[in-house]
Amino acid sequence: MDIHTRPGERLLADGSDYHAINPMGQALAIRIRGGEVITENPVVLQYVPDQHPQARLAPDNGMERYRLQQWLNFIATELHKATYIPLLDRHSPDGAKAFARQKLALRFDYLSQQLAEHEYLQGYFTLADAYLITVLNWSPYAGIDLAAWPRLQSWVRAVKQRPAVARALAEEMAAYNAEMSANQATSP
Ligand SMILES: N[C@@H](CCC(=O)N[C@@H](CS)C(=O)NCC(=O)O)C(=O)O
Repeated sequence: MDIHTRPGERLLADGSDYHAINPMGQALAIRIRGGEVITENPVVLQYVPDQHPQARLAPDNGMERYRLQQWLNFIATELHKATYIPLLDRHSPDGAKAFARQKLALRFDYLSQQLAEHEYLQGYFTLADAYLITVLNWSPYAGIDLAAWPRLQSWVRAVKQRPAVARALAEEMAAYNAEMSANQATSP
């Protein structure tokens, strides 16, 4: 599904209508065993490690799980949607970009403080860190210079060296490059 196409016109690679899966037309959505579809990042992201508890990416129910959900929602709403989407979306007007930029410092200062005291958001690597590295990794594409937050810059550098993170980012980049070449080949 290409998010640069218009909502309402989004198709899967096989030409079928993506809205039959997610009526919002947004990424991401997963269909689980039994056929139900789950949407909304903080929920989909928790579903996956709950199927693989041995990976220890999501704490069990209780205070630690609430903290995880607090971070997932912070990343989803304050960073992903309120900050990065207006800066990344080629259709967002200048006013939306300026509004996102104006809000950015408080959010990054808060994150920096949290990570100054801990190696990871909850002390050990969780799903929240996996989501955070994904979003912070968009910074160069969004025109965000993390140099003003040295702790965030060093955190991004260190987390990208974790073998599974490095592998996931390399696979995503290869898929992105393949998509770009395919688009170039088909555009007039
Ligand atoms: N509330 C949704 C938002 C997801 C979202 O914004 N996805 C982006 C891609 S990163 C998208 O599909 N954008 C296209 C659009 O909103 O029409 C969630 O948390 O899953």
